[in-house]
Amino acid sequence: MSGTFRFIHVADLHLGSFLNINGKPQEKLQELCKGAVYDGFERICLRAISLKVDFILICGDVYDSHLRSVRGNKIFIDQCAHLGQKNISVYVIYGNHDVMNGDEELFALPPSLHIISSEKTEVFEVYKEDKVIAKIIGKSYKHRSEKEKSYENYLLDNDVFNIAMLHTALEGDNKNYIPCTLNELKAVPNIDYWALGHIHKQSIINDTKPIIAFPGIPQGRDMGEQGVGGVYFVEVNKKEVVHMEFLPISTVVYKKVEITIEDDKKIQNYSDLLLVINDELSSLSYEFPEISIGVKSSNVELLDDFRGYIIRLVIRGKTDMHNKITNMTEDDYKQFLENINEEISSQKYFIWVDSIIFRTSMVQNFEELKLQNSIFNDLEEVIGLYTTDSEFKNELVKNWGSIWKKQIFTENIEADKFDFDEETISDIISQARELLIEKLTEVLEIM
Ligand SMILES: [Mn+2]
Repeated sequence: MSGTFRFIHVADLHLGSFLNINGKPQEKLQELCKGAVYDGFERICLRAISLKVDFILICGDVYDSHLRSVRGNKIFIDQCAHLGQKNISVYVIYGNHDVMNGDEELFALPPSLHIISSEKTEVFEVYKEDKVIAKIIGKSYKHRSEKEKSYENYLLDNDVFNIAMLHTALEGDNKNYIPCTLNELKAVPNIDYWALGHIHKQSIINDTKPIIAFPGIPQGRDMGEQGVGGVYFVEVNKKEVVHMEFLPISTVVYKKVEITIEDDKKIQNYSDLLLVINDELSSLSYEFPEISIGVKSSNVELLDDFRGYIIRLVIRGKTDMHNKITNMTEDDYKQFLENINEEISSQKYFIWVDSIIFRTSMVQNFEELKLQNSIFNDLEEVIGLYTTDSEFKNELVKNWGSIWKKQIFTENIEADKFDFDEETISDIISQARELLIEKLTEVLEIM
């Protein structure tokens, strides 16, 4: 169809970084973790070729560090040169991780790779069969922090499909990364597609003109980047997006798995617990994320490349094992993790349990405890207050001190603070509750 073209929207490759994995996985798995971020980019390029796209957009943080890794820089440039031979050009803005403030490139760039300036807003015209089909406008980061509302100068005529590239935290709590609101972006005239980067989680923020979307990080690198990462494949006819689809890219997926020990399951020792865990994990299947706008196409191959899960286990429920679990030493814990990883029967792909969080409780009938001693009624009331009343909750969190900080973005994590969210708060409260019940029954000699 005349006037039709395709592109892939990518962000946050973070070449030069590797996947975090705890314990002592086999060498093969360690190698996979070291190479997964690069493999992800190579797979994006393979998809671009098989889907015959016209160009690729990369919206910041190509590299994990502005110093560029030699391996990352070489792989990136070689892949772009290969894409160039297939008539696929690549447009890049650099972000806060890979700021452009001089001569950062370690190798010569192929002509099909266009790095957008950090000095001024730049516009590129994309040609297909001697006709301009799209305009791409953007600006790279010059400094690690960019507060100037550069997108206000993203001014284009309304003649072809206009793409604006922006590395932004939107309205996040950190104002160092071109803060802006959705309405401010929408107010920029004549933009058809906002190709955003910076937030490592995929989301389509506006699904009608102008489309505004974050593809997220294609390959997550720790538990903070859970789920299947990928890129957007977009098809345009003249000025309209006719199809947009999320293509999964990650081969290794971080995932939290919660196991609740049911009342009817008698867990009396570690062997029983191992069986339950193994059962649950061996039934894990690969979940293909389906996100699309317009007609769903079938030309995208399903993910044959998926290699496996790195798992954080959360064990909940009432068990007689509770006391043994709470008294586990660091060494016991490591040993138990090793046992799990030895016993998991993975099938087509690997399953690696990276950590376990125990949130078990004692087998005790709380209603009966309340009948035996009214102090448990008081406990229930107090716990209720701190869980439901936001004033009490805020007071409580204030008392915990500034060592805790809600860290929304993976950027600029304050390493000397404990990251926490609503889930952590309720976790701490429920652990305190369990501890109080345990100590009270001990002191009051209730059996
Ligand atoms: Mn990033």
